[in-house]
Amino acid sequence: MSLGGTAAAAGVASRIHVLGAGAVGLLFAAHLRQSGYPVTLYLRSQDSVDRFSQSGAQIGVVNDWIRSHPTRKLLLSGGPSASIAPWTATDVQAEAPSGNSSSPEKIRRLVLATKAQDTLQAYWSVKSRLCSQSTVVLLQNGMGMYEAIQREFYPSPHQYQKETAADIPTFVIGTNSHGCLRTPVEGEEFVTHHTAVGSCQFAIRPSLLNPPPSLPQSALDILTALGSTGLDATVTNWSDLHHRLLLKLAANATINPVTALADCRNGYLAPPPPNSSSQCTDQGYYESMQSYMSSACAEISAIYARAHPHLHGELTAQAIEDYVLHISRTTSRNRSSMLQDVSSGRQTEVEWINGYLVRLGKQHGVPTPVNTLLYTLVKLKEAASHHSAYE
Ligand code: KPL
Repeated sequence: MSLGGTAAAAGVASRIHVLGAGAVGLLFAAHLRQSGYPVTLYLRSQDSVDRFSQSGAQIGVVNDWIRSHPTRKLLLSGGPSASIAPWTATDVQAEAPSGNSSSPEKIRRLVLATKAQDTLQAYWSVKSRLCSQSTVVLLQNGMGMYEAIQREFYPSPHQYQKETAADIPTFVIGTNSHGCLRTPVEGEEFVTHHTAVGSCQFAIRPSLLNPPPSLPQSALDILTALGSTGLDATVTNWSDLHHRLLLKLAANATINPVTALADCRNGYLAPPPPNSSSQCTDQGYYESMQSYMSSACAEISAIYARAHPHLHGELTAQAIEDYVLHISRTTSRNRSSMLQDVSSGRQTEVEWINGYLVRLGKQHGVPTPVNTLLYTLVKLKEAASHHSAYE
């Protein structure tokens, strides 16, 4: 299902909170605002809120994707066009968790776009503002985040029953293949660079409650809002989304650690298309890269075959490899999110990507030498950037 129409056209303007002001959060917040929705950035601290106000209460978007897009000649020959020029989403509000309000206003529509490793903490900061009429969109790389939130905050069926009416929101899970990054340039804290055009898909996560509660209006509102942006968003059913999440996990598990460890852009993982003018003629490099890709994708496919047997026909090693190479090519100029994390000395999402696959493999008796090695090397890289024991 594809949803469209601006907020103004639809005659609704429901406020949307976005938690996570990284590259992805800012991209979604700016596009939602651009579509006419009132947007509030839910920032970490009052200091961030003050900095946001001082920078004009606006989000900047730089359309870097134009540099590698196949239609760049056509777009650029038409002169500067509104769709490719840098733009700003203005009149964006910001707030921070306040410790002193006993019954703060409920948040009905929340996009949670933090990094996977920050999501539980972020959810905790906002949990008291959510209720059964709220909808939370989870937009993380990796897998297992929804389950971790359930385990941490709504741990037992008994508690579900107690909390049902008052507390548990509806969850929408999203997957995003738009490339974006934030640069550490001063004055650009609230600017996101849209480096590769992708798409995003969303589905309502079936409730664990029995009987399932009826969907709140906020679920429809937020899906309509996301569908009205220029981010090529579609709404699908949970089983289709689950399939897409598994493919995206495979792309993140193969591209992200290698680009983070080798400090290279995504395109280096795919051989150049035939007849391309690529400068690199090192056949040995392409052959070993191809062999890495094949073994990594075969391992992921073997894990999926045991963990999700009903999907196995679709998630063959070849289907996974084709998808990963496609993503590597379409985001060829991207520095993957893991490379960005490692370069800035931040913790990475490897625990929710290769770590998740290693745990899933163990659970189903599938050996995972490739994912274990990638996981270990990224963990080593993280540790080495935080400890100076051998300096
Ligand atoms: O999702 C990504 C990421 O960097 O995390 C990919 C698809 C690999 C694009 O860079």
